[in-house]
Amino acid sequence: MNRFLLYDVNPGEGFNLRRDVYLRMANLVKMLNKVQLWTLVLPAWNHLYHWRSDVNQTNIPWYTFFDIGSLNKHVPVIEFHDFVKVMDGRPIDDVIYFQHYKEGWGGKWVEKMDDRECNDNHPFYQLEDGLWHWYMPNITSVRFKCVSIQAEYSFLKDYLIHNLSNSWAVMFPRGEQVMHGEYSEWTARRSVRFSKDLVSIGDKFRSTMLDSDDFRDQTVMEDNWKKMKRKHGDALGGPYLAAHLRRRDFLYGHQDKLPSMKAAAQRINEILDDLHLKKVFVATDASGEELEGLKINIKPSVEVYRYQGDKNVLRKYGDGGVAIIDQWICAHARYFIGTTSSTFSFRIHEEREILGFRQETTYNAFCVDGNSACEQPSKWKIIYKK
Ligand SMILES: Nc1nc2c(ncn2[C@@H]2O[C@H](COP(=O)(O)OP(=O)(O)O)[C@@H](O)[C@H]2O)c(=O)[nH]1
Ligand SMILES: [Mg+2]
Repeated sequence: MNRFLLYDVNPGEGFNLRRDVYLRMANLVKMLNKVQLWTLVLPAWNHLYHWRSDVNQTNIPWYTFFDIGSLNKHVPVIEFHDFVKVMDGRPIDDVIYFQHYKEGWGGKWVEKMDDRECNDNHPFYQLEDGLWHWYMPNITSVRFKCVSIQAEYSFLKDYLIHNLSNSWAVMFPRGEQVMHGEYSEWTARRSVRFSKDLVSIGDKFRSTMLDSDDFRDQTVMEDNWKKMKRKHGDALGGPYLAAHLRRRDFLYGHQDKLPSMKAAAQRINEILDDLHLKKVFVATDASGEELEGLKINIKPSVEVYRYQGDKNVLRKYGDGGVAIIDQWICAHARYFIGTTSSTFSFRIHEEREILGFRQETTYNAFCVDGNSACEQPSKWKIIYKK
């Protein structure tokens, strides 16, 4: 029997945490597949809080953003709309809605999960047909329950194999509730490659605006990620500095860590001087007006670039596509400086680790005004396992 694991993430979570939850679920499927055949169903992307442009952004398949062939080299995956065809109206067996332990975790970390009453409102409801429904019209389930959990994803392997052995399809709508584990995280991460279309748009911007190409930058990628193994220092990067300046909601949630645009510009000027670079690429969710506040404080001899995508790109790939192109360009810079605590910056760190940049050129973050020695991002060293 081929079984299917469906998952989703709390609707309020952003794109780059979602990418992280994918790694956990993919690795769970990897472990399961040593015992039983499971396929991971990729949850269609629906409108996210940060997607601000007015193009339609619902039910976006993963191939819009990622290279499905590369994902499939790690674990078998299927797009949600293809799974709906496989289902052919048949309900899935179990929806397991993860939640915290209401009483907290008691200070001592033990892995556990228990059936519990549901803590909060959830989007599932039972109709007269006896089935559980939710806002996706083409998914129903025979059973539904809330489960309190504190565990790494690996904990779910035995649960699925022993407790749900008769189920052909199981869904975890709150995948972010399970933690990371050690199991081949980097292997899963390496399998997450951007779609070829987005890569080529990013590459075009690099070559036309930033004098950057893979040959000169020493960032040529193997087609098959499994064959790619780089050492720190193998990559040089294009002749530009890249800065990720996270603004908007971060200005409220993390105001004690974010620089003013003026302080950010001063830091950018310093790095450009140190590295004798003349171009800076800025990835940001700032408004045009805010960005002006940065530009007027950058030395006049420096060229400042931002990528925003034209109408066609937005219509085809949405805000998610533009964000990925930004990340791709940042990943190829000679030097990167990002925003503390931003998962958008973290994903760039990983991309650079895969490409083989020296760590000093990657794990840098802006400091809040008046503190030039703030804590810098922790280094997550790439490990190659079989
Ligand atoms: N294009 C673009 N979008 C950004 C940038 N920074 C933030 N965003 C948008 O804001 C979202 C931030 O949410 P998330 O992915 O959760 O990252 P985090 O909140 O910074 O940890 C991104 O997914 C993008 O949609 C940027 O530099 N460029
Ligand atoms: Mg976020």
